[in-house]
Amino acid sequence: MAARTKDPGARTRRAAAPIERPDGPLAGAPAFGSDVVAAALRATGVPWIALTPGASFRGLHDSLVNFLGNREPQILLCLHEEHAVAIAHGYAKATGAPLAVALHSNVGLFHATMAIFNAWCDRMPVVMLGATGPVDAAQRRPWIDWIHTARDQGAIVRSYVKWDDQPASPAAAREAVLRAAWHAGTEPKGPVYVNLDAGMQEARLDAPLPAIDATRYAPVVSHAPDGGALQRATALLTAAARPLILMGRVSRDERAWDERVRLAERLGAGVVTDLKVGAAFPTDHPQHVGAPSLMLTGDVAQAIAAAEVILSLDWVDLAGTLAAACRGEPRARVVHASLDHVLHNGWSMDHQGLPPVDVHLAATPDATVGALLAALGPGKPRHAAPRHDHPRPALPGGALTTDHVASALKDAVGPRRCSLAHLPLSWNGASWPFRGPLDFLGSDGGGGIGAGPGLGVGAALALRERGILTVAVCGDGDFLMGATALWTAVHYRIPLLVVVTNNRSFYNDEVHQERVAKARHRPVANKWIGQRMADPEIDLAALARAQGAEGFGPVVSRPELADALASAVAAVERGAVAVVDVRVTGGSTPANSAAAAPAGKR
Ligand SMILES: Cc1ncc(C[n+]2csc(CCOP(=O)(O)OP(=O)(O)O)c2C)c(N)n1
Ligand SMILES: [Mg+2]
Repeated sequence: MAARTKDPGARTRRAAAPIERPDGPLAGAPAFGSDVVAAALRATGVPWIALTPGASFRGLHDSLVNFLGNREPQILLCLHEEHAVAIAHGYAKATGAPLAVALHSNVGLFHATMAIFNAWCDRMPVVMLGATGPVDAAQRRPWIDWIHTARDQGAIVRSYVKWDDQPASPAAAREAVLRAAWHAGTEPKGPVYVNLDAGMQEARLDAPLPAIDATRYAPVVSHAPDGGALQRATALLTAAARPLILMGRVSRDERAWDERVRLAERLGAGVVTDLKVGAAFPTDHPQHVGAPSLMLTGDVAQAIAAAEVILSLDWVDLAGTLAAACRGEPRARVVHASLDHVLHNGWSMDHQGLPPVDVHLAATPDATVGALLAALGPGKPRHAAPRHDHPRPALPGGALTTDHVASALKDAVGPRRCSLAHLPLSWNGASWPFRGPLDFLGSDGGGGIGAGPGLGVGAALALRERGILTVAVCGDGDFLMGATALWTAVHYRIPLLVVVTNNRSFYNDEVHQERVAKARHRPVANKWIGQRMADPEIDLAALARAQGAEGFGPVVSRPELADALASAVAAVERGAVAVVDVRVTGGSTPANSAAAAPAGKR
């Protein structure tokens, strides 16, 4: 199926348009508070600052353009603050490193909150600069500056950022920006927020600030495990006949990937991975148990219940997983490598339950695996019985499903290096083996639908120089909530393939209504009401084309699907953003999670 590009000039413009270089001489030296902030931001090394503009940071905006020259960092214009943070989140998922984001006073921050929560739950670094005021009421313009001002704006996000501040002077702001970047990028990582008084931003500097060496304010923090705990963990793992490793929040580092494989083979351990977080281990390795999934599956539950020793590498929801698999406290000894406890607070319950742990290694998974390998010393891999095979899903004839999409997408991608930056709730982990740390970047973290397009754009921004085809597969509800994030990708020439598994419904919630209806003996047939996005059906390809992307579909048959995906991959290779609208039936199946839910809580 050919692309239906209504504006044939769009592609040419994409190739030719410059990316926003300012005219005229740049300011030679910092002269205003916001110049100091901009210089500090540059010193942190963030390459981009994603933003939707707002008068509360007009001082900073001017400094980025007319003092820094819109370079290092460069502005990444976004159509919604939620996209700005989601893009930074997606970039961090691919690189482990933060982007900056500027957020207009209270209202821009309000827009951004869901994406901030997603990044927080996903433990991903984002350096966010907010704005308020002028804090000095005597400086406020009538009306608008007053509604731009809140007493404690950081309180809006304090419970789901790692650190926040509202510095009162340029010197304090410089320190705050450096501290923010350090906190964001130091394990356990997370979003941080620095709120900049508009008065401070716009005030002239009385005198230049004394120079500092910014690198000295970002010390590398060592996260090696404690020697005694490491010894106990090694002893437990080597003594166990059937150790099991739950690989959770690990890095995207290739060497760390290889080390995890070596460790699993050396111990003869089974390995479980999860679709909540990025790829951690080859999912078609004989020691990988079952297929990765968002929820606990039966074969994984069995392996957990049978294990003698479990090593958790910062597994998300260790307590819930163990309890559901073992129907109570596990008989296995549990070694847990995690720094996550440092972030737990009393507001958000994203810390999950308190797991039973016999040896806690307060260390990153990467450092833990390296230390365990060193402690084990040279030796042969232990023979491990091959775990359950998980053949690719069968593809029945008739209407398309997400499994058909996965299979056709795999064929269209062929041997190209590809990163799945986002997957829909309906994805079957058996449909696509992950063989490297960038093969899959994990989910949205906080369950906030609408993140998919922005996460895709951010990952594609990170991966565009590396010859990796970035693909975001989104549900239609997810796509529609975040669709205008794509304009940023088109504008900044960020190639990206978005495939929408379009069941014209918030289907996940149809399944919930079905459960409630069954439990209450009420008509299941009404589950679609308030869920289906039909009458009119939304033309997703047109939404793509309206933003300068290439739109394909609606696709309803297997030949059309193969054709559209091949054309879309070719378009992305030419530098385009392409969206393929695939009409599927069914959708997310929370029924898969039955093993994960305590009785009566389905
Ligand atoms: C911001 C937000 N609103 C509502 C929800 C509740 N919710 C969870 S899944 C879902 C449906 C998502 O629809 P879609 O992306 O089309 O996936 P499908 O379930 O249809 O496969 C909704 C509305 C949510 N998680 N986040
Ligand atoms: Mg849907």
